[in-house]
Amino acid sequence: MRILIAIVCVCFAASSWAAAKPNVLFIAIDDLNDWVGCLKGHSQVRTPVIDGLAKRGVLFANAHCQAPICNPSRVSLLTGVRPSTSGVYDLDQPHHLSPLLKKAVTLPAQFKANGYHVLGRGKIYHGRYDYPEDWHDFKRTGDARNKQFRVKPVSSVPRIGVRDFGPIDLEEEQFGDLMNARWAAAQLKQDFGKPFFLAVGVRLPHVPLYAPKRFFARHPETKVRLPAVRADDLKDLPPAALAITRYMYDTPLNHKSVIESGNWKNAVAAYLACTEFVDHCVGVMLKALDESAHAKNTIIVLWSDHGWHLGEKEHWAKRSLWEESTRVPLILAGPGIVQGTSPRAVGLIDLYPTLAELCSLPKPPQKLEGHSLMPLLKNPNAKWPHAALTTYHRNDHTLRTERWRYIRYANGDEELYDHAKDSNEWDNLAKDKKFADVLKRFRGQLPKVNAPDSPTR
Ligand SMILES: [Ca+2]
Ligand SMILES: [Ca+2]
Repeated sequence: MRILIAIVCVCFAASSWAAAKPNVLFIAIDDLNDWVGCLKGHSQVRTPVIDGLAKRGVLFANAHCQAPICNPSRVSLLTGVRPSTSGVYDLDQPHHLSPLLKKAVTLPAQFKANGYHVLGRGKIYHGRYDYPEDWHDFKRTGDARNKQFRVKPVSSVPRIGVRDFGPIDLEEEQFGDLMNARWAAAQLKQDFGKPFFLAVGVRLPHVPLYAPKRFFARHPETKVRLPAVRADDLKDLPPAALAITRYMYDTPLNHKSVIESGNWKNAVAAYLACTEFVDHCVGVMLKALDESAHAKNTIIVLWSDHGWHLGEKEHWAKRSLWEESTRVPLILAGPGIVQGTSPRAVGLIDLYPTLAELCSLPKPPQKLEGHSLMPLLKNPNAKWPHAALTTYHRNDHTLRTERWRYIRYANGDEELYDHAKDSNEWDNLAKDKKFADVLKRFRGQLPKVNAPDSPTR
């Protein structure tokens, strides 16, 4: 009897400790730009679930990735270290090969080492390594791309390959993102006996841009609105910036081939349809959370690893230092977080220190280079002296504040945009003497370290 009482006491103590630590539902979206309702990136997109989540917590309306491409963006978020410090700049540089990240503990591993049940599905890390030691339960299920483009591409863009887009003949239930959302919903019914960190990597709207047909029905080609562009937008770009758009000319999804094959509106429709399907999948998870015993003690984090161009600056996809590539949805909601929209310039790199603070995790061995968002989660308009830094390859950087975007390439080329007047980044002010002081200030804020490239796999 005494033993039984002792066991009951220990269990009670353990569960009350567990109740003190919040769970985390960590939703990572792949290649989603600001085309969600609450960020007003496209007037036709309908994302009621994500918009509803934004109302429940803090919507970061000026949030930016640290690299405009999957792997370095995710490595930076999951280690809390800048690309320019780790040397992880591109797709084929897994973080465990970076000598500068040798001692780093990733975010899931840090939760695992500190009493959390850590589980996930889909794309969290980029690349071929799943890092099973970081998790209690992880599978990349649903990550396999549909291979329709190999059989018969849906779009008529020449040689489109994996960058194909359009509706496909596949049952909705067979889409990996929905399968993973349903898996997560089932996990949320469980009691793990300790707090959990549940990560779900949503694959769309990454290419191929395939979604169930009913999502395309909402966006007939004749009704699609194209993004705002200016015909002479490239005229004021320096050579390094032009090289970025020229790089795209060598890929099948480029401005010329999309326009000449008459597919611009189809591509926009596909991106809208895929994003609305993503919203549907997020809804499956949030509904399950709201109906679960964890509803009141779970922090929800929703983010995307970088943005996407659909013809702005004659550019497609990612890999630029402009707003379309760097701006991402970022929302945090849950216990201890107020409701509001923050205009402050923040980065995905700020998530590691933020979650560490919210969940009382100790400091990891690596120096976290982001800043905890806690002040903004309590007051979205609190003071925030930091700029958001994005890096594309070695020593190509951009800094974003509330008003400005400053870009400096490795060869010294610069761009400056005033978002107070020019949210499309059409007028490059870098050569205008009126802004010499602004340029000088930004130059002093660039990273002092530009680590050499980390080894490739
Ligand atoms: Ca991505
Ligand atoms: Ca321009």
